[in-house]
Amino acid sequence: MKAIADCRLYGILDLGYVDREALIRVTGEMLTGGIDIIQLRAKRHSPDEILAMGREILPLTRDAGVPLVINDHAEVAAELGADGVHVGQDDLSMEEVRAIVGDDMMVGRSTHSVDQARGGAAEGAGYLGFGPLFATLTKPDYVPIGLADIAQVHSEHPGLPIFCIGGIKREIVSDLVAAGARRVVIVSGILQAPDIAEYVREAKAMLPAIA
Ligand code: TZP
Ligand code: MG
Repeated sequence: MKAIADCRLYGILDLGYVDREALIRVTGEMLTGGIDIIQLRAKRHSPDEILAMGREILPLTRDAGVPLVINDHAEVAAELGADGVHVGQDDLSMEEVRAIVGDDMMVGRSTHSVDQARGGAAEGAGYLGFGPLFATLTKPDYVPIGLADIAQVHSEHPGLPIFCIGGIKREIVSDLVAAGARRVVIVSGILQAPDIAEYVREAKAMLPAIA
């Protein structure tokens, strides 16, 4: 299984973009392109439905050695035996998550400011999401934070994997790298690409290897 420290390109299977019946195909295409880590995010599905989806795609991600992270639902992540769970600022506390998933599972936290990133680091998150950098329909109710704080969060938490997120498309990955980013999450850019595997391959090629 790929370590989070070695992950550069984070893909999200967002059921707002992927049809339920296309889940396995899209997962396979992302893996073919070389995605490093995948999250299952299904805001309008029940925990049972998310568990069923997770059971369908976990064999594929395991086969590829790619971590599978469940968004929001710690119980689903625990029941599935997922590789990680991802929580937002308004979701469970780290203590609550740990009570459900135990001490070993990776827990990622969404952060929207330098201050929240400090909180994520202090609580022992395994990685951080940092954004949204740009306005995005995938998460419409958030004010974009731009590129200005990317360098600072990275310098404050040198050992913590930080994934920049929000409105990122393949075309601007090099601008983000120039601003200090090392890892990115791309959601709609990947899921709406005519050739998902190729899109993933090209986006990943724009992210320098992690030293
Ligand atoms: N959290 C912050 S922005 C975002 C999430 C889940 C959505 C990013 O999606 P996209 O389509 O890559 O802008
Ligand atoms: Mg959440």
